[in-house]
Amino acid sequence: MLFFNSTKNGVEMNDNFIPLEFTLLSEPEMFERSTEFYNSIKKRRTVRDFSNREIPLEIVKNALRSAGTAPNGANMQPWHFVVVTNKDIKHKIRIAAEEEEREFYNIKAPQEWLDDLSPLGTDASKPFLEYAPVLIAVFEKKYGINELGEKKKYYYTKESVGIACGILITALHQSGLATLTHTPSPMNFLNEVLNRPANEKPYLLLVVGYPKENTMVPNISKKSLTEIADFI
Ligand code: IYR
Repeated sequence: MLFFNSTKNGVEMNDNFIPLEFTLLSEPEMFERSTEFYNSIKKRRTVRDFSNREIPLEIVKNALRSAGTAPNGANMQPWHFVVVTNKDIKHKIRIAAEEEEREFYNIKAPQEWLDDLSPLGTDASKPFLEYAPVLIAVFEKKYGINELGEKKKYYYTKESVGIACGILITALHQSGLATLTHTPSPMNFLNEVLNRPANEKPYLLLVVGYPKENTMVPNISKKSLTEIADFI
């Protein structure tokens, strides 16, 4: 690769590096922001009862822009998001997902798994896949395809897409929307229904909308800081 170097204030510069935009905050402000963020994110709950009320698509677009900033392997950005609002396509997804889920709940799932799920009150019926205003199908690009149609290696794709999904869910929550991380298994039907290529593996189906009024959620709690972290 060719570098065209110049000097700025005696420092060698080239276009491959640009100055970091970093806002240095005072410690009180850092503390205030961290507390404010925690107080907001701890209210995020997985919702399974969605209202059919429309949501502003611009909010979803901004959340996806945020997800697209995720750190990832060699900046290959190995993700693709399909935002589904079309009723017929949502119906197709519901039918295919419920078929997988019936198989899971009635045949495949071991008793221990069913017991672990029982506090959540889930079953094979997934009406929200049809009635929630937006589904975001997240695909993991296992590899890329270059201009010549050849395979391009991608790195840490699962980790990268997982981080992007975390940012996506957080951004939607911060914007005032509820989500459900839904993972019917296997989800291969999503490639067919959404017409995605073979290098993309369905990673997550994120249901997005407003919760139904008076929605109840499982009475479960999160582990404490001492349970999840050590300081050495
Ligand atoms: N995919 C099923 C089962 C399920 C599995 C886990 I692990 C969960 O945390 C929740 C549900 C379903 O969506 O019902």
